Amino acid sequence: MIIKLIQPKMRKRPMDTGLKTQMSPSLGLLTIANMLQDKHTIIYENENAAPINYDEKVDIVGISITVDVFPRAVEIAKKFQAKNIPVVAGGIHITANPEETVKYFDAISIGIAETTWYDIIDDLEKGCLKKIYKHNTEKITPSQIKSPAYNLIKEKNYLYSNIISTSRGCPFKCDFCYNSCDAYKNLYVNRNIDDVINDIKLINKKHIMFIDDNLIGNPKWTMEFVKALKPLNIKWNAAVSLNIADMPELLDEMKASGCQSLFIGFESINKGSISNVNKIQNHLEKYNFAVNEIHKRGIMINASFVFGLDGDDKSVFETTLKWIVDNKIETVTSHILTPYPGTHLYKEFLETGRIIDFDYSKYNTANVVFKPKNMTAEELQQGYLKIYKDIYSLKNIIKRTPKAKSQWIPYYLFNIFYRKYGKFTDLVCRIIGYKRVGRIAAFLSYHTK
Ligand code: B12
Ligand code: SF4
Repeated sequence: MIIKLIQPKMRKRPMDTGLKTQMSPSLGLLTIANMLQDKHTIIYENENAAPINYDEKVDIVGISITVDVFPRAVEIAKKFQAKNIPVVAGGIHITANPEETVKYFDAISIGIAETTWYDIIDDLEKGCLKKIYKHNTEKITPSQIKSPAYNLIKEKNYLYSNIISTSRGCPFKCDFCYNSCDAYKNLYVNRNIDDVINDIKLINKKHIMFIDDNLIGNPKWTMEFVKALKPLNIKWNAAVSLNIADMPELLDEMKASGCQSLFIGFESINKGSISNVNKIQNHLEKYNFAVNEIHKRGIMINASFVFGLDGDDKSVFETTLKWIVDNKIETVTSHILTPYPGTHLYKEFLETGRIIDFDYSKYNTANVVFKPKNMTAEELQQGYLKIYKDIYSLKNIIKRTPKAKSQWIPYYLFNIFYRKYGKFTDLVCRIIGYKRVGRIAAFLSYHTK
């Protein structure tokens, strides 16, 4: 069979450039590619990098869908369906919102593909494709989690291809996160450490990005894992939850194994906001302590914030900016609160009539799609845009310079060439290639390729 796997084009936020849309390939699709590439012909197309070819003769199309690309995915599906080619949809948005999405596709896959994809292809071959396939969280074992088909990546299209997922799901279930949806409620699984180490060896780069929701979901596993990383002599970064601050030994081992920076969902420095979203691991009184524990080990922080929570009024932007600058946070990812369909938050907002926009292409955390409680939608939108500019003003970039000199190059490269002057860097990427620019940045930052 010829299987075509498609990643639909994402819509850029005002601050985005091609550096974001062509940052990395879809590990979800590459994972399902690897499950069957020995038996079938796989074509992987990322619409962010090149237009979709609708004319090729294929037997089935698989599309990976996050909420923001759902409308585009439906358009793509229609074109293939018009040629009588069956289209199967999977990914986070399908998993969180199966009831609403099922009607647009020939079949949907709820949850992780490792327990659905073989059946889908089998049934198609037998001519009895079902409408819904669902993972069974009780049956998923670590060794079932597949490596992505790294061999299918066209590296020249991406800034980074050195990405690895070591787990599925997250043990926490914050109200606004897709992990609070029904199908993910009981899902958290770590891969076998040996399998992950094999992926690192296969990728053969000295800098790796672990893109899990939470690398410390099971701290015992993480401790074992980072110890196994040490002999590889790599540099790495990952996302972790804020309770890392209570694990000094793990932090020490993480640093010793090459950890350079950690992405952490601080979400809000506003007590009235953070206490209402089931973010049980975030304690406001521990934020400064956590930052200090991480910084004193020479690890940088990418702090993620969400604006528009119920405790927020328009003063939240100034107070958050001050906290970020005072704490020398190296990078910030900010979001407008977005009720992803299927999450606890979405159900609550729907019941209380607070959703004002159902155009999912706007659900990329850069648009206000709900009625905020303590400010207007316009104040929230403008505050979100302004805080980005303020964080990445030259003055504040200088003020936030890390104490650890070893971090200065990656810090300035990221803040100046990715965040502040991303448009210029994107232009350079278009001329000399994303892969080359990514390599130069890695070399300058970590003296690795
Ligand atoms: C890496 C990443 C990115 C990267 C790369 C994205 C890419 N091209 O894949 C970058 C930085 C570019 C990015 C951008 C954005 N991201 Co992002 N990202 C992630 C992250 C951290 C990992 C994704 C991943 O590779 N996971 C590992 C793979 C193996 O898992 P998976 O994709 O879920 O795939 C499995 C199943 O879903 C299923 N499956 C997936 N596709 C298909 C298809 C078929 C046919 C089948 C059968 C099964 C199947 O099987 C797979 C194997 O188990 C996730 C969080 C997460 N842990 O998933 C957020 C996440 C996907 N991003 C999210 C968001 C909001 C965004 C942005 C809108 C952010 C922004 N404000 O700009 C943009 C745009 C997203 C887009 N349209 O692609 C949300 C999506 C929420 C939602 N409800 O849809 C997530 C879930 C983060 C979160 N917790 O909120 N992102
Ligand atoms: S800790 Fe992060 S990934 Fe885990 S449920 Fe909360 S927001 Fe989602």
